[in-house]
Amino acid sequence: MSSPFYITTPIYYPNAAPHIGSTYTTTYADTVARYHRALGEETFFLTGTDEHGQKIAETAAKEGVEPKAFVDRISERFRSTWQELGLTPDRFIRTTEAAHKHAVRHFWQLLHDQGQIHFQDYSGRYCVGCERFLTERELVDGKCAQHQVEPVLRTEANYFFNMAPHMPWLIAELESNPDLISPARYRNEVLAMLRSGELEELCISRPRERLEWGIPLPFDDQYVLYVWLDALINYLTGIGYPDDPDWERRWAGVHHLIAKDILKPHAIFWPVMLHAAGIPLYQGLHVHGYWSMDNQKISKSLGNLVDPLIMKQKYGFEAFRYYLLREMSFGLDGEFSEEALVRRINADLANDLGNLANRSLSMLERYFEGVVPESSGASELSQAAESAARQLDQQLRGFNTQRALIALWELIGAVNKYIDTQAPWKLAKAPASRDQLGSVLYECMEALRVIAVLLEPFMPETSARILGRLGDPAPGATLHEKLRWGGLVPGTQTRKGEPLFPRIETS
Ligand code: ME8
Repeated sequence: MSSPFYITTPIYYPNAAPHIGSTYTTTYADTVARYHRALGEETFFLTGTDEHGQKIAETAAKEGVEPKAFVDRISERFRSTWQELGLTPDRFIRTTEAAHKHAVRHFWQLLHDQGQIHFQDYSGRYCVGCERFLTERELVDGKCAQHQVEPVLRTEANYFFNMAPHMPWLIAELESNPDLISPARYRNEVLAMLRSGELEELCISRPRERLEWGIPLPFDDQYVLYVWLDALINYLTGIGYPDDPDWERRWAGVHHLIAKDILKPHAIFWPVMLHAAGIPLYQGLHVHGYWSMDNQKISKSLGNLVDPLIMKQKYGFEAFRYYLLREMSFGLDGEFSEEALVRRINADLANDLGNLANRSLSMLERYFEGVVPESSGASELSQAAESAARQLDQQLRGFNTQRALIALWELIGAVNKYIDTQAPWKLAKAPASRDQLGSVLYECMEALRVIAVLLEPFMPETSARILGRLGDPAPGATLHEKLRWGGLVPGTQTRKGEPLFPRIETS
């Protein structure tokens, strides 16, 4: 039984609307999911909202509404925004769903029955922004490094999950599988945290007298689960755990995509929880950096958010999507600026890609009335196309959208150069060169078709627009079939159409 390719994003806190950060991760997952779908693989893409916990309860209280009414409204904004942007999750999960509560209670009851949970007094420094107790090492000048606030000292009796017995196993997993957490810098960070030996016990509960807004523990209803230990289980609920007999098959192909801010819960708490419950570890944890603006982290608490719907209105989502996937180096932080976005639109989309489509389709119209000519069989560009497809495959399987796009743009550059050196406008002047002109233009059109096919996961609408102008060759075929050189049939009527990406003038 083969397992599907299963990709997840973090489930976002619905305490503010979607912004560049959540849009980036979801678009990135969408791109990888689209690629696996194009390969003809069974694919499942999960995203959603993380709706319990103190932070949500406090934000709802500030707005003077019940937490459920509050999360209903914002969660719907996430769902509809992804829809409006054309993103394609197979399931949008909400942690307030009955199915999720059932899965969470089942999971923790199991660990309790196995004697892995105990009850004791605990004192620690709690950061409401992080929704967890911080260790001394995580403080910078006594403050939470991420939220810039001093955590509050708290003492209370709680339930604990003893992680210590699982740590040697986790260290061995990370040591024996260098690709489990990528890029390597995050794997090294996690190994350093694990070797420091300070992560032994995990507080899993919050007393209800202090926090009502959570899932009650199945073995003590005076307590609710700490939100992270409810949230992580969404990745199981999303595929039908524990009741759907197919969940284990689906689980076997799981990859998580997150940003570096939530590395610890995903790289330590989650593997240990899975191991404790006898569930196999995920296939990969892929960690991207943080977007900042004017050198300040973009975050809900700082209020410097970039609204994806406004970006869509101003530039079109395809262009914004391209910018996000192209601009950020995998694993490193990126600086957002509209000037850089406009530069990318003008250089990569209007000039490189747009010009290629425009001039090759125009020449075909001018010299062959838009009808694809016969090719003499020479395929000078086929090797460049094959190499681009191979590199793109390798990079996307490694979750590196930037390098995948660089490989694709190298092919675009090679075709533009081919046009310049072959100079079809000169060939057109000599009637004796008619066959050669036909072959050169066939090469260009076929390369353009392959480029559009490879572009689909990144810019699905642009890909469809280009393929539409080429008479929609081979709709519904798998990627490998579509990539076979020679797919464009001579005699096909093409359409030049409007420029794909008009230049944006900046004065
Ligand atoms: O942490 N740059 O939710 P969250 C890049 N509910 N990505 C960013 C970003 C930025 N400036 N800001 C946010 C939570 N993100 C938990 C997750 S999962 C079981 C529970 C993205 O709403 C990025 O994916 O704070 C980051 O990991 C996530 O949003 C955090 O979303």
